[in-house]
Amino acid sequence: FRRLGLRGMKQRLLVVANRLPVSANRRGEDQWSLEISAGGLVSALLGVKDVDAKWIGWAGVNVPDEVGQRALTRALAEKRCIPVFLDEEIVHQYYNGYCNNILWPLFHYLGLPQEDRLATTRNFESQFNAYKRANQMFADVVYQHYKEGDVIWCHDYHLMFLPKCLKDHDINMKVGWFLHTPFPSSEIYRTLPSRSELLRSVLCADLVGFHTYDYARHFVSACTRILGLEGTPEGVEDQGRLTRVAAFPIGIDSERFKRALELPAVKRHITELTQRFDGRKVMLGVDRLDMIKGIPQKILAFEKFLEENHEWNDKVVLLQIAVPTRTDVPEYQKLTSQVHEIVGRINGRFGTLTAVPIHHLDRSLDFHALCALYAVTDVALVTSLRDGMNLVSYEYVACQGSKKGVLILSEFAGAAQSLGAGAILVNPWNITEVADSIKHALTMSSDEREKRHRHNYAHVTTHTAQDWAETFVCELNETVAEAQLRTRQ
Ligand code: ADQ
Repeated sequence: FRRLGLRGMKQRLLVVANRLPVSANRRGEDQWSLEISAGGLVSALLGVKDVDAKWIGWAGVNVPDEVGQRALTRALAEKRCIPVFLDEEIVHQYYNGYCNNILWPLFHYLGLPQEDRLATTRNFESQFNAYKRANQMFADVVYQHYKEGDVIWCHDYHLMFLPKCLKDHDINMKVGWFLHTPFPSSEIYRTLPSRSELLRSVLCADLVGFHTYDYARHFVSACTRILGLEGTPEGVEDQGRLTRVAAFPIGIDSERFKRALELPAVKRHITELTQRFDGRKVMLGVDRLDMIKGIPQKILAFEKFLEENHEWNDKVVLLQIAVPTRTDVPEYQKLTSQVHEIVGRINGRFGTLTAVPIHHLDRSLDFHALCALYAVTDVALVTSLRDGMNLVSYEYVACQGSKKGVLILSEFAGAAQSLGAGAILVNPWNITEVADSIKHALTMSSDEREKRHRHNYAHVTTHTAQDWAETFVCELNETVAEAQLRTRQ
C-alpha cells in the first residue's frame, strides 16, 4: 500500500462476498476439507498483497448442526475466512431465487426466464424479503468482527442491501460496494420491482465502483430517473450527502501467470499439448457454462467458419473448456444439453476417423493445465453476450508471451474497453461476423499479431488486480476523509 503510506502498518480490510473463496467438504462430524475455488473475484483478490484482509461469506454448504458449524469456523479461520451460515430455505429464495433468477439475468440484459416469468413475478416479494434477510445475516457477522478504522468492501449484486444494514448499525463504518457484473441501462433496471429500495441501499456506501465508465453512468442515470436525485461528475448527491461513483476496471495477477509458465509441470503440459495438436491451429474457449458467456453462439460461428472454409477442416481445432455452474437450475441444464447437442452435430458433420473439430470439456481445469492451454493456443474466443469484465481474456494475453496469439473478444464484455485496440472485436450475436473474424485471426500476418499483442500485453501487465484493489481502497479512504472534513467545516 505504497500510495496509502501504510507500509509496515497494514490496512485491515473485511472483504464481504456471497461466496468464500473456498469449497468446503465435510469429512466427518467435526472434520472439513477446504479447497480454493475458481471464479473471477477469487482470481482478482488472490493478487492483492500488503493488506490484512479477511473474507466474510457463505461456504456454499448447509451446516445445520452446531458441532459442524464450530468445526468449519475453526478450519476456515486458518484461511482467514469467516463463514455466514445460511439454511437451505434462505439459499433457495435469496441465492437461487432473487440473485440468480432475477438480478443476474436482468443485469446481463437477458430478461427473466421465459417459462417462469409469471411464477417469478408471483414469488418476487418473498424472494426479495429473503434477500434482505440474507444481507442482514452477512451484516451481523461483519458487526462481530469489525474494528474501528476497518475498511469494509462489499462485493456484487448479492449484497446490494448490505451497505444500508452496515450504515444503520454504525454510520462511521467505511463502506465500499463494487459490482462485478454490468449495471444495465436504466430502462432495463427500472423494470425491477424493488428498484428504489436497492438503489437507496447502495447509495448508503461511501464509494460505489463498477468495471467501466458506462456501467457507472447507467447507475447514476438510474438514481436520477428513478429516485429524482442529482447526478454530479463525482457521483450522486442526496440532501448534501455525496456517494462517490466511479469506474475501477479489474485486472489479474499477471506475474502469477508468467511465473507459472516457467514451472516444469506447466512446461511438460505445453510439450504434450504441442505434440498432440501438431500441424493444426488451436482455438480456445474457457468459460463458466452460463448463458451470458455465449457458448452456443460461439460454436455455431465455428461451424459457419468450417462450412465456408473447407480447406481448414482438418487443420483447426476448437478446445472449449466449460466449468458447470448452477447445475441444479433447469435453464442451465438445458444450456448444457444444447451445447452437447450442437457439438455432437458438428463433430459428426466435420469429424474424420482420426480427428474431430471440437473438443468440449464440461469441467474445471487446474491452474497449471489452464496456463499451458493459454500458452499453446493460437486464438482465444471470448464471445460473451454480456460480461462485467471477463478475466479469461486477460489471462490469455498474459500467457501469450512468445506465440502472440489473437484474441477475438465480444464488444459486450467490459474487457472490450481495455483490450479493444489489440483484440478483434465482434458482436457475438452475429455468427457470420464471428466466423469471418476466426478466418482473419487464423490468417493474420505475424506483424499484425505482434502489434495487437504488444498493446494488450502492456495493458494486462500494468493494470493488475493489485492495482485495482489498492486504487479502490485508497479512494474509499480518501472519500471518507474528505466527507469528514466537509462535515467539520
Ligand atoms: P466470471 O463470470 O466468473 O466472473 P471471468 O471474469 O471470466 O468470469 O472469470 C472466470 C475465472 O474462472 C477466470 O479466472 C478463469 O481462469 C476461471 N475459469 C473459468 N473457466 C475455467 C475452467 N474451465 N477451468 C478453470 N478455471 C476456469 C465475474 C463477472 C466477470 C468479471 C469477474 C471479475 O461475471 O465479468 O470479470 O467476475 O470481476
